Amino acid sequence: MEFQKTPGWLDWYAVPSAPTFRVPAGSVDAHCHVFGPGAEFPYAPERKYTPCDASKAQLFALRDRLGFARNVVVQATCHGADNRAMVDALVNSNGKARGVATVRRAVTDDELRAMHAAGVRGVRFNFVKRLVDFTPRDELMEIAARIAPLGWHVVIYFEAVDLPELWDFFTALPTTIVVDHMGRPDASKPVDGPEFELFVRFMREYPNVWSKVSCPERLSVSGPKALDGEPGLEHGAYRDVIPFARRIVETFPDRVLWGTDWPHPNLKDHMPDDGLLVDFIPHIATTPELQRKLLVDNPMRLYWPEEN
Ligand code: 0GY
Repeated sequence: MEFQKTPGWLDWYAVPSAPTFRVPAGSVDAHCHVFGPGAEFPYAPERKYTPCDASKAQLFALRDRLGFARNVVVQATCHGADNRAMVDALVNSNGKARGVATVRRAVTDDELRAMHAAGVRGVRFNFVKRLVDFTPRDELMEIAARIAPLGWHVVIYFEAVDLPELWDFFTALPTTIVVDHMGRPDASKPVDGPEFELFVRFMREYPNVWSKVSCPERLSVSGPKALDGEPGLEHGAYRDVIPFARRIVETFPDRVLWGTDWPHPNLKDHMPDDGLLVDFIPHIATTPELQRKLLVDNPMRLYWPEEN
């Protein structure tokens, strides 16, 4: 089946720059996706976008180029609740990938057990309105109750302005919770303003809440270029996101994860160089100890606990 990608869709870097920052041995890229290929794993009819294909082999090549050891492959909304592409990546990774699925109420216990055997360790609940249709909260709570006995966690994706309304639902979830991209703060607002304070309070009051400190390219208002117009970290790329991510890393060093977000769906202005994203890490985790926790200890504890 031929799929035409969404008009204006930006392709990922075929050959990202080799990062200058060397990630610690055993590092995990804890947020990335596979897209199709559509001819083999068709995109979901209910999808809100059609991406360019991004295969497991291309993901594993990126992993090796950036110096990572493992991946956590997160089900993307363009595949709906059809987890075959993600599961195929896991079972062909030689144990180097674990996954996060999207399931509906109709999922059977046998299907959940089969996904567990393949390496799935969580489900994702997405509340970003441009990406998904509404799912009733009682269905999500029912799913959370069913995956909890497997030792899985719930990944939540939402916009910062929606946290107050979602608070009661999130704080009633019975599992570990992992927030995508720090709950998408508005980086043009102060890091100690009421909106981000609420997110910090969420993590402080609920020790089962973790956060990915990923996606500066998605959150940044200042963007990949500095005032002098030059791209690159030495010129201050994504500098407005640094205080947000540093605050979370330094306040909750044992509950943070990092991921590339490759192949970077739905970016409109620019496509990040994945090597540059890796070079961003020491700006948000400024010591070797924080870097080891962020990239190795925390993701290993969550996704490969049997190796601890
Ligand atoms: C991300 C972010 C986005 C998309 C998805 O599953 C998805 O389609 O997560 C987005 O558009 O912000 O983490 O990949």
